[in-house]
Amino acid sequence: SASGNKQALISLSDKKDLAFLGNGLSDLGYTIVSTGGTASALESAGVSVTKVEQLTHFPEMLDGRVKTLHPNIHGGILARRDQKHHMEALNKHGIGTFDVVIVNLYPFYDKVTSAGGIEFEDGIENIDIGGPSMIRAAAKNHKDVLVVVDPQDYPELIEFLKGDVDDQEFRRRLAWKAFQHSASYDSAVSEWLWKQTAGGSSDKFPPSLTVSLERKSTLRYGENPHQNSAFYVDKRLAEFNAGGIATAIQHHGKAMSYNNYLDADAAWNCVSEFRNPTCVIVKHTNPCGVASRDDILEAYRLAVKADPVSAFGGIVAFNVEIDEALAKEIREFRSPTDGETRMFYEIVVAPKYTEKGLEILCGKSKTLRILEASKNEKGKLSLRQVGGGWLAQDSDDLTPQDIQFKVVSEKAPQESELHDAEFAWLCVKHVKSNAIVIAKNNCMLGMGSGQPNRLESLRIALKKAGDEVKGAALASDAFFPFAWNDTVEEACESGVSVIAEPGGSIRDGDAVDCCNKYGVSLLFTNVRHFRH
Ligand code: 93A
Repeated sequence: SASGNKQALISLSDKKDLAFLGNGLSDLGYTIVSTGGTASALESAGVSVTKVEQLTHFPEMLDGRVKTLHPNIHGGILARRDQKHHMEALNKHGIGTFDVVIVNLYPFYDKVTSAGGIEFEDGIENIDIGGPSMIRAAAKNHKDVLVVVDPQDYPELIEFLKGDVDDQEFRRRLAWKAFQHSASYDSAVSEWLWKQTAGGSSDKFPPSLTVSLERKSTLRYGENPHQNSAFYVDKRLAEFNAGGIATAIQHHGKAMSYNNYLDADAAWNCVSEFRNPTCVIVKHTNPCGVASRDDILEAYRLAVKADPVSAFGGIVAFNVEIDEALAKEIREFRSPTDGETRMFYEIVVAPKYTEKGLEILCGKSKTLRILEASKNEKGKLSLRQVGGGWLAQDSDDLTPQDIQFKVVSEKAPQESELHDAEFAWLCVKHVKSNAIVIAKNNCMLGMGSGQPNRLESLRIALKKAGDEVKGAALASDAFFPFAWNDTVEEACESGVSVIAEPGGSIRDGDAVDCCNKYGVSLLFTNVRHFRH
């Protein structure tokens, strides 16, 4: 600096750990220069500060829009210490250098996404200009200026300044983080502005999208042990993707793996859609057991029984709190296949746990992952990667309550049969195409998933349902292209009482005739639930 002292520039909206920072720098002999609010906060913490105005000889102007945008500030950040003429210029104008710049930005994202929203003018005022300028300037000149944007880095900064080794690696890492900070800030501003345009208010998909991902964890491996892997959370898209598995709290167990995330996501998405107390068991992203009961213990047992072999090693999800009784049932329940072996699971997911319930589940096994997930919001944006790009779509939010089950057969379903069809329909939505689900009395009896032809999926579902198929409901995620000697006829012959499908095939007439011949009710939903 002009006085030869080391100088730190501090301007913070998030004043977390400010006292620690200010005292740490003071103790090391730094002169601290600060903007209005930050200076007051530092003084309250007993740290002496030089106000920015004392350097700029200007008051903070234009309601704070111009506070730090001045050569006496930016010269001190940007001057190249190894360039004689740079240092001469600073001397000539009486500008001191900054060794450390600590800035975080107006909480724009939090403001514009706050409940109730924000007025347009308010949004505009929350766009930080001076802050990003200082951050970017310091990051550019990181060789000589340490730039800190994250309170988590304060302790490491103080340690670094105490030491006498100049580590360019640390400086570069801080600069990298600083540009991440300003880049994600600017993309949040631009995304918000897009929403304020005519296109943005009618169309959810902006012409360009800057996705800013924050690594939540490094995973042990990807789908297979030879693939490296990490899990990223999209903080800005959290607005669209509120709730869900990315924000779940893990209470116990081994670290989540890549496949765990996929399966837990599928299980949580499925179980969250049911209104009554429900248990869903997922294996390889497909629900293989689903049951709703007022008695959640019974729902759990029925969900396992639907396919005990697949359920073993699966993910169990509930849409109700896990209390002591339920936890004991999960811990003790023996596989219906041999009546001996206790069921083993990778993950349990629920919205809540009682203290006792959690304690008992933790005792089931050291490795069992126990997740507490928050409710999924509707209207999410779904993004999926393909080679070289991303596919974006609205999440599939339709439930049986939103659609009509139109009777197209001579026989109309009884109320209980219609209810079974609706239950099967909600299940089939969560099964990979080609998807067939057979269900009765709020319980999935069999499912066929992911087969490249619908007949195979049907046969798998029928085989799993066994004798219980008689009188059950069958749902198909998409229409049946053929009826006679094909899916519809095989389904009718099996003894189902009602079939729900979208309709829309040129052979719909065959499907109707076939159901009439066998006395089966046929319902067209006019909506399909592909899941590829
Ligand atoms: O309105 S600004 O864009 N103009 C500026 O010149 C400026 N300088 C710092 N905002 C500016 N800041 C921001 O003020 C910082 O990025 C920081 O977030 C905030 C700190 O203000 P205070 O110290 O008054 O609480």
